[in-house]
Amino acid sequence: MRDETIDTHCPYCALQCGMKLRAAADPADGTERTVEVVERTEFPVNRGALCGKGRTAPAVLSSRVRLTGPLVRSHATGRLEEATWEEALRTIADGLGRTRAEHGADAVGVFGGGGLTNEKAYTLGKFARVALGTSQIDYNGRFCMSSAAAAHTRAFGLDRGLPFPLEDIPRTGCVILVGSNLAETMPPALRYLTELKENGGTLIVVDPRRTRTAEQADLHLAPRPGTDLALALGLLHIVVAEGRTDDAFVEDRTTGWPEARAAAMAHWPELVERITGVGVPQLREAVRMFCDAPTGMVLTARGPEQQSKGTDTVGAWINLCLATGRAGRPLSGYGCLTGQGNGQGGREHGQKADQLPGYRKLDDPAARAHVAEVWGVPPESLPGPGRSAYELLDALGRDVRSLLLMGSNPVVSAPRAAHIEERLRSLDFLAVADVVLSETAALADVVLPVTQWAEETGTMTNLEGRVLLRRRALTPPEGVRSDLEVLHALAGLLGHEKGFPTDAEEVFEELRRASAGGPADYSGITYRRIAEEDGVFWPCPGTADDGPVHPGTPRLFLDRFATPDGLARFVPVTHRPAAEEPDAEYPVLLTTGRVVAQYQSGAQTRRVGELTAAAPGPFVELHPQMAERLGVAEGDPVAVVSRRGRAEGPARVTNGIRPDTVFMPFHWPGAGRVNSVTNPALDPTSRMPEFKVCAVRVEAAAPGAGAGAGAE
Ligand SMILES: Nc1nc2c(c(=O)[nH]1)N[C@H]1C(S)=C(S)[C@@H](COP(=O)(O)OP(=O)(O)OC[C@H]3O[C@@H](n4cnc5c(=O)[nH]c(N)nc54)[C@H](O)[C@@H]3O)O[C@H]1N2
Ligand SMILES: Nc1nc2c(c(=O)[nH]1)N[C@H]1C(S)=C(S)[C@@H](COP(=O)(O)OP(=O)(O)OC[C@H]3O[C@@H](n4cnc5c(=O)[nH]c(N)nc54)[C@H](O)[C@@H]3O)O[C@H]1N2
Ligand code: SF4
Ligand SMILES: [Mo]
Repeated sequence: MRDETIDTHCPYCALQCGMKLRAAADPADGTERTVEVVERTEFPVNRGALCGKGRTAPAVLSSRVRLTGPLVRSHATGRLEEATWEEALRTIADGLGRTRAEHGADAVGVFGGGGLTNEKAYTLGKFARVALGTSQIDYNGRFCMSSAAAAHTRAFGLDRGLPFPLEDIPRTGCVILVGSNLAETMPPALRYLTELKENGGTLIVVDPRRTRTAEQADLHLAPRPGTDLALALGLLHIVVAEGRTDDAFVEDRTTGWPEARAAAMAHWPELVERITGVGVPQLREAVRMFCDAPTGMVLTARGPEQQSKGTDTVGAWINLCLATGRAGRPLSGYGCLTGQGNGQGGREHGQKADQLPGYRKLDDPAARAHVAEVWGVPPESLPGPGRSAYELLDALGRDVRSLLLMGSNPVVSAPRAAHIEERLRSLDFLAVADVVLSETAALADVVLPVTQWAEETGTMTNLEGRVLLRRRALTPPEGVRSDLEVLHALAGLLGHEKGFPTDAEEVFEELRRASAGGPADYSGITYRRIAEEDGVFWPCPGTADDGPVHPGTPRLFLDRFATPDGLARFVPVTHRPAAEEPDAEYPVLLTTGRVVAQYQSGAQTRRVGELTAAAPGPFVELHPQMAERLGVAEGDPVAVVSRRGRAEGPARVTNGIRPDTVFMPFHWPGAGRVNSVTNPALDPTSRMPEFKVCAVRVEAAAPGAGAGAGAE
């Protein structure tokens, strides 16, 4: 074993915890094949702490079920069978090429992921627009933080999840944490809330469930799912009524207050209590805590965002920050806790349907001209904006007839999943690049096995906007190739030998140029700087060779917001019901989310013994009153049924959930797949599906009945 350790980052969530890897050499041939995780205490975000997923991440590298050779579906048997790389790549180029020849470029779709490195996300966007010439590309980040991204852009003119580093959180006066269960979803970040309280700050948590995070709160508000918009407006109403607005800030730094104020004043506390179920005294207490503190932050995560009104909901929380002067100042502001490893960078470099690298808009002529020049193509050859993720998946087999998918497992994670599964099956051609045979890869015509995080180099941008370097620590097994090598080879087969490098740093150098001058400007960031500086915060413009180096931007908006006039924009928003409200037939609210030991669709973490032992399967969390009504006890099988389908799991009875609501985590396929039930109603601006609220019927399920995976 070598003594040398390599500084790198966890493959999973947006915290991107720092870790060291120590590689062990294989005695047979001397190559490094296994790694051990070692603490990396000096990295500021997590100071050595890791959750169980990060600690066990190397298990997926050496897992028996990892893919180590391409698979091609045989015409004769209908099954996926081992094939050579040449054959697999040729089959994909033929499949995508045939669709393009017969139905046009927009009949070919590309679906990416927020776990892909910046270099991969950038190359995938370029591949779609240059090598395939299609507008039809989007990615799973649409299901993640797109509502917050849209609201950010609308109010501040720029979307970066957190406008300040995590280290500012313990030094603010009051945090309102809305729909984030970070004790389970980013465990090492809980420290920032603990330190906040140690420093005398206060914590308000807004969640329909008394989660492990809510247990830390000084005040826990438990609204009915889907009513955060009313809640935020009710708080703003009280702020105004009690004369607690910061008039000087509103005057100097914002526009649009009169309209936003009028909209909020229509939301009386008593009305808000009726809508949300949160009592007026609690609303007043929340305002008192927030406004008494000298500084304050509102942080949202998927709870308020994954709603068909997620953009307006986040807008309402931003309005609260602006009206109270809790934005654009040190230790104050609104932030979104982005979710996937590269949820931030993944949305900046061109895999989103409407965007070009550097967070440029695809319909902006100047942006098109800049990026086209970097890519060496005429601006008019770049397609326009395409469909959003759910709309793209819904169009499969109809307008979009072939798909290349990299970094997502929608059979488990997309809303109305039985329908999406059927759409995937109806494709003329499906190619999936993955590290394991995910439920989605199992449907493919060709599956390409790709290298994993520790076997390749690339940059990730964490939830703070900090660009980090994930380094290669060990030799990949024979038979796998990197996503960049895959895209390079496919582009070549489609007639683009040049422009798709396989070396990550070479891609990053091009990304720097493509992003230069854009909102997410990376042009001053280099691999070397990232390594020397614990990451670099964007925007970080490049400077002339002899000029001073730009330090990066840990804190945004302190002098001005990123709007043309430098002022933050209030947006008038009003409450509206969820797309599907309970009725006689479906009287209960379903909400969904995560547990600490599983990650997303579970494709990776369900393959780790320790994690599966800790979280073996889905469950239905419900209140004792509901359990009694159904006649079920702890552990009894329960079915949750909506207009779209059905999901089952054992009952988990707890006082910590509202009596009108049930909760299921979404990490599992099959009969326990909660996305068979969820509602794909979309937010009109962000196109985010309503994962966090739909109407269901809950019933006792006979043991072993296992009524299907929720076909419609
Ligand atoms: N263990 C683990 N960690 C993860 C992930 C994972 O899959 N597993 N995924 C990563 C990713 S991609 C993401 S996006 C983040 C997500 O991180 P979080 O947003 O923290 O995760 P969720 O569990 O989806 O939702 C958070 C909370 O929202 C609450 N909620 C439900 N409905 C509502 C509502 O209407 N209003 C409000 N205010 N709250 C509501 C739920 O009860 C839940 O406790 O986690 C990241 N970290
Ligand atoms: N009901 C419900 N559904 C939800 C949510 C919810 O809260 N409730 N949350 C939504 C959210 S926030 C998200 S982010 C999505 C996430 O859901 P998915 O998009 O399904 O995310 P993952 O499970 O992370 O899928 C990533 C896939 O890519 C593979 N992979 C990992 N790294 C790489 C790589 O570098 N290259 C390639 N080619 N493949 C790789 C993994 O093995 C896995 O199969 O789920 C959404 N679905
Ligand atoms: S909190 Fe997120 S980044 Fe940190 S170890 Fe866990 S999964 Fe990895
Ligand atoms: Mo996410």
